[in-house]
Amino acid sequence: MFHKKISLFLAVCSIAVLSCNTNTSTPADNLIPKPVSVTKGSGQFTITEGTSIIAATEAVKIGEYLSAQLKPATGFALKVTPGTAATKGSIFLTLGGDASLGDEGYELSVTADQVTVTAQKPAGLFYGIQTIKQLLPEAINASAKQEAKWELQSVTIKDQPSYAYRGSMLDIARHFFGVEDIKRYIDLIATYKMNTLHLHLTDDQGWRIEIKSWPNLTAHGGSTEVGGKKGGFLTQDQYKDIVQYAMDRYITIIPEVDMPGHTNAALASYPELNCNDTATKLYTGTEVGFSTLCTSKEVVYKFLDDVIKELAAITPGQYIHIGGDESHATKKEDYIPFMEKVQGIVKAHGKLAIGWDEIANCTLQPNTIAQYWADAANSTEAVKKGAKVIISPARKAYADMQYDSTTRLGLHWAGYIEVDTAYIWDPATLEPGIKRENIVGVEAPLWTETIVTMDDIEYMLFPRLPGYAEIAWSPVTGRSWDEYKVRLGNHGPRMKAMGIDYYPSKKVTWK
Ligand code: IFG
Repeated sequence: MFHKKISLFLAVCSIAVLSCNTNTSTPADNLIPKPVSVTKGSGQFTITEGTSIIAATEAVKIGEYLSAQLKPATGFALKVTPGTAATKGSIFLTLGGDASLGDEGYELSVTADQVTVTAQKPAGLFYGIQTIKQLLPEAINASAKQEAKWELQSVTIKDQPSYAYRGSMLDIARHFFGVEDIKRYIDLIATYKMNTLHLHLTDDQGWRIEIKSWPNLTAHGGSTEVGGKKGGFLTQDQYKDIVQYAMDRYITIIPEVDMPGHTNAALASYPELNCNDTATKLYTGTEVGFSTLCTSKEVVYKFLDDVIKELAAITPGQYIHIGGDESHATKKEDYIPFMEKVQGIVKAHGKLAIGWDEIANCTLQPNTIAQYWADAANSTEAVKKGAKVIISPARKAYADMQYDSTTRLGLHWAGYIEVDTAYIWDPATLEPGIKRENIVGVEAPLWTETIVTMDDIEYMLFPRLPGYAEIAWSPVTGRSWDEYKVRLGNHGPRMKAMGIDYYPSKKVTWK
């Protein structure tokens, strides 16, 4: 009997040990994107309602952003005081430190007495704050007050991005998404230190940005969308509001007006843009490649000059995206001079052009960027012509691709993209003709033929987007799916706390 009791006791102990969460990792082990260096210390800093935020003058706004980020879950309204010296128990945001950190790098020090973020530029402080949030308990992302000890484990982090251009694209032409959804999208990509949002504003199914000199583009061309619902558009004031919201989060908006193809919404709005002077019908399907502006008509270049002038006036960023993809209804001998002329129009309005990789067939303005999406030969040609490249390979980075054949949303013309496929690639070695020095950065586009709601957006973006952000931000040395998938699995509760309805991929063990 005695032996039975002992063996029963031992059995119970072993189950207890096994069942308790063996996940001994702390938030500092699970940061996404992974910082350049993380050195854990002893002790922790606790944020209480008395914690003050002290910020250099140029960083007071960032201090207020931090206070606002912490308030919903903690209930604390942390005071922000301009200052150049830390006090015990404060969170200190200061400019200076190691010049090698560049414009977006930062150093983060957490001790029992103080949290300090040091950066050359305010953007670095902003990214240090994203890391602070991930060092706090997962509940910090909740939108309502939580009972938790708001502790940060002692740590020293030195961090800076690999690529300067770290972005995503949202197509608001196929299905229209308004200001609130776009601001949510900005919040989500800012969490992962992305700094660019490319807005695909026009296509066959809709024109989504007000152009005052051509009002029918939105009145008529913005009146519907894929599936035939009422569509919509951004007024210039709404666009400016989005640009400011993005800028406050160190995100640059890049507007795209696609051309000469993908233009049915404009062709339906103004007969004169068509070679036969007849307006087309509005289109609510999902075919591509059937439309073209009439490249031989002077009025088309007047139209584009007016559009680009108005867009440039409300876009502080240096780039305007002029599309150029899938112009199957435009003869190549017409496409080439057209895209060369339009690059000149962009330049005349003080901006630089980006085009999809087909633009490589043209003479490129010195700073025109080619965006690699499908044709490696085009992108290699662009590199040969001295252009820089944004890497957005459809087979790896198109967030509208289904995860697998059972995914309710999305397409699969470029293949299925499970979470591991989305992560296991290196922009610098993906294509032989595109070297690290030719690449400005990485972008993950989300096309919306099949995407209707913000929930749909989040389901397709997550959990792949944190991986794209890591590919764009973190050092490639030592990168491995087997290591990353553990961090991603532990990141699940943070995405849940952010209200993200993510795809629970079976490739990951979710916490
Ligand atoms: N290709 C088209 C997009 C969109 C996409 C859907 C580019 C550059 C397929 N062009 O990607 O308009 O339809 O996956």
